[in-house]
Amino acid sequence: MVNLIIDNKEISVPEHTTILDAAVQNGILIPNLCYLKDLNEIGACRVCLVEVEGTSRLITSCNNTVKEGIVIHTNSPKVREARQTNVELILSQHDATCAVCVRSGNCGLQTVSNDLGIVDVPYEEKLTHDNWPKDFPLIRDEEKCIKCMRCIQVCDKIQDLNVWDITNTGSRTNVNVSHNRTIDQSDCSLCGQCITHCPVGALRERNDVDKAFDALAQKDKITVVQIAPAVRAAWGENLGIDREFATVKRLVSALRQMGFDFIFDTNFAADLTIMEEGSEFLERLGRAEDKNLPMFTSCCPGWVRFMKSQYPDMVDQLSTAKSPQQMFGAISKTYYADLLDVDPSRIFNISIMPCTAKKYEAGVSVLSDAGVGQDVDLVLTTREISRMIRAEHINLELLEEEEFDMPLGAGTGAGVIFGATGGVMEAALRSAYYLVMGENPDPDAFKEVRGREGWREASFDLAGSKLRVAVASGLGNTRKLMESIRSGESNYDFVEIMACPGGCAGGGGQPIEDGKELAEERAEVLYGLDKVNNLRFSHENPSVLKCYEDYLEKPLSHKSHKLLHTTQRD
Ligand code: HC1
Ligand code: SF4
Repeated sequence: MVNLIIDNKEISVPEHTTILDAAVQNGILIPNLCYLKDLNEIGACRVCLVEVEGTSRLITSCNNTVKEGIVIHTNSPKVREARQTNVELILSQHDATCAVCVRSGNCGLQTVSNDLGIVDVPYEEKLTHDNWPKDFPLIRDEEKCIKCMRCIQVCDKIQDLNVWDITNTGSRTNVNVSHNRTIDQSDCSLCGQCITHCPVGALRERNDVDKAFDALAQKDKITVVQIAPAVRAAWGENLGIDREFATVKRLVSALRQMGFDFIFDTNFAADLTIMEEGSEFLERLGRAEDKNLPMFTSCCPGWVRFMKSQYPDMVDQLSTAKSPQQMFGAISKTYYADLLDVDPSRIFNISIMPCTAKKYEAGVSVLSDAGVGQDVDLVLTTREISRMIRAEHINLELLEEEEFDMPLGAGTGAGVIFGATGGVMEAALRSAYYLVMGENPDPDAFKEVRGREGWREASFDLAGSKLRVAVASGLGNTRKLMESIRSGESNYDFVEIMACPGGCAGGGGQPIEDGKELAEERAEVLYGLDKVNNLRFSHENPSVLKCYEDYLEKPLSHKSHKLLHTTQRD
């Protein structure tokens, strides 16, 4: 143990502890901006400066470790002055138009500036400008970048994609797309992890909120909304209501107040996906030759983009099943339009997703098959729906729980766990077992695939044969898994990949709580919902069964192939 004094308090911490951690562990708060534990400990912003008694220099506390006997002051006049100057210099290169910033009220720079009492910036403002494609799903606002390097680190260390890099030097130092490429030339997966790790508003999703309000205002449009599994575990986070109160049924109620005509559940389509993807897997497994295994899940567009850019030779191993979002879009503009007896072109499909890549997926032409433009017209992230709720001034405390509309509002516990890493695999195994054995397994029989470690594997007995499966989330973990498969070191039959660490629960469109990784906490909510659901098997979803009976006939039917599968990946 190392003994030291911080702000007159004698403390004792293990060797190699950083000064910042030592302070925090002892209830002493040191402001910081660029720091992210284990990911970005580079002292770039110089906000976490502290004074070490007896030395003339100030040092950064996030990347300097404790030493026996040192005496530290975290808020001496010298520290305060330097800290303030450093923040003022950052502000001199920052477009501080807080009133029109998506991160206002949830911004590290705003908090630090306010806490330091900065009301004026004495330095000349020097802003840089770029020409970012405004319709791209991921927007980078150079004038707001504070060069903290967090986006570079998360993209390099967690996602292993190296989309961002430092450009220029000295006062012109900036961050931009690496290797002098434009964002659309880069290998960006659109996972949005750089957004959720940005402390300010320099990175965000394309704002589609106005388009949603426009659709609601058009009386001839029938607005149909679907809510993705992982949204229900997070939508209240930035709205000042607690997790227990922020149920999906209260979100349904809020959307109804906003005027959406029909409110449905992506879980319905997740169950449909299991019927199609599970049947496809069993069909491939049963082939005498050309099994094309392992089969990879295809519901995460971040992963599909990664596969296309990094492993193009393996693309045909993706399941042909479209994602639940796209299946929902196709079914609502065909089967459901028939049920309503309306022209499908009147239906305007909005999906609420924890995801930025889903904005891209909705626009991929080969994933729209209903014949009336895009199957999914608009994608809003969880953050965007929170903004719409605020714009509508809905009194959240008064929200009562309300049911989804039917029939596309029915979902099982198997559908809801899609939102956590391993969930698609677990749901598929539950139904594959039933399809092969003719009886249900224990719904928790496959829970070995749960968890957060980067890459997990398991094997299960299915009618006497051994089924080998693997699950990965995060693209850095995915790359390791793919290399292992490619080299022949690993052998699997079925592999689930989600681009975001923890799966959609940790998606790039989810609310941001700076410095916190909330995927695990949200996944617990989803597993809790599965546990209490009366139905825990996709093949028991009554609305899915009725849809097959009245419309699709059976999994992998001609109609299913036309509407729910794709062999093209654009
Ligand atoms: Fe997901 Fe999916 S689980 S991809 O993570 O397969 O976005 O939540 O909606 O489509 O169902 C996201 C979540 C979501 C799809 C489903
Ligand atoms: Fe989107 Fe989910 Fe994939 Fe992340 S893991 S890119 S949130 S679909």
